[in-house]
Amino acid sequence: MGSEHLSPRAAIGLGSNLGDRKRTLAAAIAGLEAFGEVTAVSPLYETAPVGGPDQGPYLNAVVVIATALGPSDLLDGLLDLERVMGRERRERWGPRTLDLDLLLFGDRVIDEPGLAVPHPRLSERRFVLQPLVDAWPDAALPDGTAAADLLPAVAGQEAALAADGEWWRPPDPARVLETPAPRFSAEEAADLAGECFGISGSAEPLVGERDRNFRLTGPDGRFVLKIANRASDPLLLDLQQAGLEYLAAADPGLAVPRPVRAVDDARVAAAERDGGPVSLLLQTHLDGERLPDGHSTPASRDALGALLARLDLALTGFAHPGAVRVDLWDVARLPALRPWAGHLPPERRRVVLDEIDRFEVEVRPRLGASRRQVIHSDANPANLLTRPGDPD
Ligand code: X6L
Ligand code: MG
Ligand code: MG
Repeated sequence: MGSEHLSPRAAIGLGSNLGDRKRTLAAAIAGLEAFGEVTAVSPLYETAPVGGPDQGPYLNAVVVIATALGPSDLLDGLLDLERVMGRERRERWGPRTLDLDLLLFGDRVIDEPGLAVPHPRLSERRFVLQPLVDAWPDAALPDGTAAADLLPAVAGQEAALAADGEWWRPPDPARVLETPAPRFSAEEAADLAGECFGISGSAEPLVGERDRNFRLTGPDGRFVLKIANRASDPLLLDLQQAGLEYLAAADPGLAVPRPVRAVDDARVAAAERDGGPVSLLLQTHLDGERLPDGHSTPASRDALGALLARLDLALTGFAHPGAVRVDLWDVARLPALRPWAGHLPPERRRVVLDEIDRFEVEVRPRLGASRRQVIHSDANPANLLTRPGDPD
């Protein structure tokens, strides 16, 4: 893509002092890719909190992106990303899961309510300046002052290097599909269910794409036990269960699995087998039948549309640090599929690559500033169950 020469560079300050700070920042950078091309990521610094109430230490970093969005659309996108990743605004300068500050936008000076660029406290804080200069050594304020020349004045403030510039690698969503599901027998699965969830019962294997899944049948009913793929992002496992918990509260009548917490109240249970960590999810079993192959009637399409609308409505307001899903199924990441086009016959390859080009020019610039929420977007027949004997 040659657009980086046309698109202004924006520097974004990232901070977190709640939850799994490093994972949150890594997920946030994946989220920033929706707004443009990430051209540099600074090292991570651990820094003492400045201002506000007594609170824990921060991890801070700076990301540089080349963006086709205007500054206020970019800011809207940043605030939205903070929100979907679970930031709750309580008190001024209070602790936060994720803070995204627009530090610089090309050489623009903006002074509007809610949007001040350069960021007003940029020059005073080492937790901003240091990673900014690391990621963008030539960064300059609109008045020409080099950011690097401001560093000596803040050198007395502590900023401990927590991870070098290689801490962030673009996520590889294909990895979890290429890593085989962990091997466990039904007996071992039943044993894990007892240890982690206090549920006794017999286990039978189910099919699964990435995880090792079992149906558990015991005195308390039927459950699905998922032994997670080792390559799974722990944040995404937590997201699945947290989403199901949110649905259970928002729309108790919805026909989706209910998540079950572990004996230690964890959403995702942790065990050890053969000297390695094992992550497990437990959900109630949904009774039903697979959609017959190719079944599609007006009634079934109508029912599916209504179900998805109800599901997505129930997810309104759901926020989670893993909500920016880095997955091959994410349409917002269509350009990441470009390398796979080589597997297509040449005449079909062109159609796909042209469509990805069109997406980058016409769709992606609008996506960043669009409203967003977590939705379910993979209602393919393999993911659906119907009432027994009633495929509609
Ligand atoms: C005088 C008095 C001058 C207070 C400046 C500076 C207040 C920055 C608040 C200030 C003053 C802030 C982070 C943080 C915050 C962060 C670390 C803030 C607002 N965010 N501390 N404190 N990292 N280390 O990202 O930045 S809250
Ligand atoms: Mg800030
Ligand atoms: Mg902020």
